[in-house]
Parts: sequence; C-alpha cells; structure tokens
Amino acid sequence: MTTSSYQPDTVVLSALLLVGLVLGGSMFYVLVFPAKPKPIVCPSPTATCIDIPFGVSFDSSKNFVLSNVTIAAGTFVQWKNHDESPHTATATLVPPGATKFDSGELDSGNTFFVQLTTPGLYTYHCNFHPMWMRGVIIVKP
Ligand SMILES: [Cu+2]
Repeated sequence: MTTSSYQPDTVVLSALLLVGLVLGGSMFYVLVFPAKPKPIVCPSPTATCIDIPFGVSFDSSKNFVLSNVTIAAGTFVQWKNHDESPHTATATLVPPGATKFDSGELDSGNTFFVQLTTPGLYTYHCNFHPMWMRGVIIVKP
C-alpha cells in the first residue's frame, strides 16, 4: 500500500509568492501615491491656456490672462499660477446642466484644467481676490 502525499512544488510556491508581492506592492504604490492628473499640452487646438500673472495677488489692475476667452465645446481650459501666492479658478455661474468647476487652492507653479462640454456662458473668479480676479469663458456649440 502506498501513500501519496501532496508535495507542493517550491517553484510554483515561489512564483505565487512573487506574484503576490508584486500585486501587493503595486496596490500599495497606487494607494500611497495616487495618480495626479497631468497638465495637458497647452496651448493646442483642444486647449486654451489662461495665466495667473505674477503680482496679481496685490495688484488689482491685474487679472487672469486672458480674462475673457471663447472656446469650442468639448475643449479644455488650463490655468497656470505664475504668481508666488495661491489663487483659485472657481466657477460662479455655469450654463444649465453644466457642473461648476473649482480648482481649489492653486499654489505657485501649479496648473488646473477643465473640459467644458456644455455650451454657454461661464464666469469664474479667484476665491482669494474676487474683487479683481474675474474671468469669463464662452463655450460655443
Ligand atoms: Cu487670486
């Protein structure tokens, strides 16, 4: 009478362990370092760039550059903060059915972009300097 016992193959076990480590490691990486949206290529046929100029935090004669743009529906608008102070691009009015965008605090050198698909008139301002940092975006169908 013979007894057969199951002898796990150490190669298979090692391979499984390795796969587990790789999967676990990549999950860890994804959880700890979530992907940030990359700045889009700007300007391009599908993206309009708006600068937040240096000094706009204390110079009320400055504003978003350009502060009034017209774009095609489905294209992108990207803001870049060239100032030393944080600013925001925060929608104050959007067409019916559109979602209000808000960059949140945009620190020096950072960018924020939106894709606007609903035609109509959008207005936005900077939450920190709403008296003079005001912009308009017209989205054409
Ligand atoms: Cu501001």
